[in-house]
Amino acid sequence: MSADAAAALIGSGSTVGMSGFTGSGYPKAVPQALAARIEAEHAAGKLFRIRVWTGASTGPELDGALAKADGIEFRLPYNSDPIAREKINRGEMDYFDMHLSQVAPMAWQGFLGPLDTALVEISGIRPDGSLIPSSSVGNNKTWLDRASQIILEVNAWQNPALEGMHDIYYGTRLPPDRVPIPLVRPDDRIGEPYLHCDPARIVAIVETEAPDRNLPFAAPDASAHAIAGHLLDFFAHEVKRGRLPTSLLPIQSGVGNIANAVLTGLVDGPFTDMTAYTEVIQDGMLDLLDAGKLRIASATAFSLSPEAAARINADMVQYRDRMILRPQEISNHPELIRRLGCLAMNGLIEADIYGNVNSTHVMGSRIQNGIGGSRDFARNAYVSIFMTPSTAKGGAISAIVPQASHVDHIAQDVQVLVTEQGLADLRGLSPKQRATLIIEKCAHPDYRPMLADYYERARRGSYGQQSPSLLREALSWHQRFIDTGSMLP
Ligand code: 0RQ
Repeated sequence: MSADAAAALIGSGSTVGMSGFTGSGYPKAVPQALAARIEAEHAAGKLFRIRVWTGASTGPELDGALAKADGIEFRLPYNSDPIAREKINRGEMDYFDMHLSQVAPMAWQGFLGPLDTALVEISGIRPDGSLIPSSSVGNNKTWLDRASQIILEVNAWQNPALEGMHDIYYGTRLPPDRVPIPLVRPDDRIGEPYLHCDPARIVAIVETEAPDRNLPFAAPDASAHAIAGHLLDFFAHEVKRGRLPTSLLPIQSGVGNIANAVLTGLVDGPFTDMTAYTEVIQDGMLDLLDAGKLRIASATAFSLSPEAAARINADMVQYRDRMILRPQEISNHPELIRRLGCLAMNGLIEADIYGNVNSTHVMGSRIQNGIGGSRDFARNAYVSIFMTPSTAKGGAISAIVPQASHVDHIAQDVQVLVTEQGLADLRGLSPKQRATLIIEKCAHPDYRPMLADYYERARRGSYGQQSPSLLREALSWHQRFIDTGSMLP
């Protein structure tokens, strides 16, 4: 049926579980038709808003269109859409950014509330009724299992050769029936290539032919190159010390430009036969596959630039055997990340001198994106690495601050901190040892003396000396930025 007719089946106040993860595999037609319907209802003076669950971020046709129509009452678990971000930060949309591995189990546990509609993009329907997944898997299995009604968007733009790439594991259970997940290598296939759903619950099938969002990555700048260089040196050092094999351990790379630049840096590194057990396959992963450095990439979604999407679509059959897309509860599963010993590399907004990391909130209160999968990986990784340029907004903000204005990753989950200035290996260090090293290695020279001065005074005047801090001053840099536009005096 038409997207308009399908959108008419979604009621105000209902919860819709949509496909989509970092700009790939999200429904493109029905959300726009729904947004148009919502705008018409609002123009007629009637309130119409829905609750939206997804895999992670989607695209302008979904989050953008629905947020613009003021149609989202509640959103989980991850957003990077600028219009939705604005609404959240104005207090006009409720947003629960949650650990991505926990969405499906929590939906099953039932306390997120009932799921009325699953709106899922797929790339095809087979004669036996099984579904060929699209360019992301996300939480689709759970939405199809749990929703009262199902709307499918079959997108002909998606490459037919995606068929066979996916590994959908149907063995997850709730306690007390949980059993170990039988995955011991990144390239293990433990499920089947198709999604299933009860045909009786399918109320609409809409055909589309529309590309994924596929935003370009920024070309790595000097800072990104420097960060990649420090990390490569660190890995080489760990190999030399016998703490990592020459193929390293399965790499996880977070979202964003810096993470992508590090992957590109690994192309020129000495490591071979590498594997990735991660959340998204970015451009840098394709470069590693093309260079013969990466043997297998396991993820839940693609997150590609338009050029990389064209590259992969032109040669999907060749890539298909070296990529696996899984449900996000498996790609991000703490049990599997701990077992495999992932090398987690994630971006950050700010870190404090003790290594507590804020990944989400600018100045402690404005959401940037969300915690996403960063904690799934950071808490359970073999080595948990966070990286960032040492300043933001042209130097007006220091990424290293006396105290983080919001904490997503406690110091214990942050083992290595890298900026273009240098790398601080924090493993095994006490808070005071960490502070000295972070200030010395990671802070920008414009802010280093200010941090050293703060720390020095905290060593004298703090209430306690385990993690010295001056409470009246600890967040004053943030307040100064809010008041004057710069953290510098
Ligand atoms: O804003 O675009 O308005 O200029 O944040 O910053 O430097 O381009 O870095 O693209 O690597 O993103 C933490 C946001 C970093 C990302 C974050 C502003 C900066 C810019 C982007 P503008 P950069 P990146 C698993 C991993 C959480 C989820 C995660 C992220 C924008 O890595 O969302 O890790 N992580 N998932 O100007 C004010 C600061 C700032 C700042 C940066 N200190 N103060 N603004 N910015 N630092 C994968 C998934 O979950 C899918």
